[in-house]
Amino acid sequence: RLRGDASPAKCTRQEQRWRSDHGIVDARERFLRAYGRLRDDLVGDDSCDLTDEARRWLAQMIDYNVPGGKLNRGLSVIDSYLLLRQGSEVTEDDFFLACVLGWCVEWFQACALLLDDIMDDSHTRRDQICWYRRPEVGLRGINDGIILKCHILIMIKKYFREKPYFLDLLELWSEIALQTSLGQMLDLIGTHTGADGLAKYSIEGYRRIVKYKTAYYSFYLPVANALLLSGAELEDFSSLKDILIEMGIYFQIQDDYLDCFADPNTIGKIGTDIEDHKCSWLIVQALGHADNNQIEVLHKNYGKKDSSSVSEVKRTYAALDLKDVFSEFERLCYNHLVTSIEAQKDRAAREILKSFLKKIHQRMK
Ligand code: DMA
Ligand code: MG
Ligand code: MG
Ligand code: MG
Repeated sequence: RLRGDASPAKCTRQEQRWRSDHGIVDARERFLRAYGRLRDDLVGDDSCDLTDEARRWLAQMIDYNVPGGKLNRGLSVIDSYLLLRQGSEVTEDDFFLACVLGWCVEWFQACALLLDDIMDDSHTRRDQICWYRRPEVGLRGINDGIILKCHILIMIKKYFREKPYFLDLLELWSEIALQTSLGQMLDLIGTHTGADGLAKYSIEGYRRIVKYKTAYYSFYLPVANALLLSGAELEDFSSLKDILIEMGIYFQIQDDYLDCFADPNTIGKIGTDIEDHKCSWLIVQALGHADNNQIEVLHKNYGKKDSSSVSEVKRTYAALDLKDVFSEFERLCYNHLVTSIEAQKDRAAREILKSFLKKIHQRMK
């Protein structure tokens, strides 16, 4: 079931109810409207003398890669900003600026995913063929990823140059961009395929990889943008940051679980972690629970492209009841996060964290 167009996914009924309960019923619509304006500005930018053909490529590339996801990260900038501003009027201009930063996060995500799919040899993403797998794209997609990353700076400069927090924004974005790429590097160079490769996988190593590759940009980045936009100092919110990073690690553990156990039609992508010999949460758990025979089966079959090896690994995961191990992990992790959130002194910080947790707890996609 592949979707041809790039229309953004609708939010679930649960999300809609939550939104209307919180008075942000039209935030999503307003956010989507901002997309067209930002895309048109970037495509029409006349500081470079582009051909019509080039502008068509750019528009198509952006539409294909940027808006088709769940938009959780982008909308989180707006939700967090509204929670931080509670009690004071948010003008049309303020709201638009939150949309710009929200779309910057979505642009960043689009770039990260486009390149990640090349590196992970993936096939589908967001119910479509991966951009680099389109015959007219191929490895030219690498340059498209770099363009998407450059667009972020263009947007930030265009709308925030005069703001007192402009330098903080630039520092934040460059820091997170580096952390994410270092996380991808840890993921890639930590994929040990040799004879005793699996022996190198540990939960500490796993947490390091996913903290950098996923947690910073997916959880801290949206909130940090909202904090700067609302005039706050980032260093005043270090415990909020710690909890967001913890939630980001939980989110990537869910991603690893879904890679193996979810229906590709539900998550919009076909899992590749077993084939890619990834240091996934599941293999780390499997190694921790397996007996010698099962470890031998995993050593023999993990990281092989053929479907019978993949099935052998999945059979071992089933024999080890990894679904139950995951459910128990999820229960404990959720309880721990709730306790940490309740301990937050700042009310807006508590509300922001609760809204994140609600969006991801027991997610199916
Ligand atoms: C995602 O890791 C990390 C980034 C920075 C995109 P992943 O390869 O598990 O993601 P996915 O399952 O979406 O390919
Ligand atoms: Mg991937
Ligand atoms: Mg990856
Ligand atoms: Mg994954």
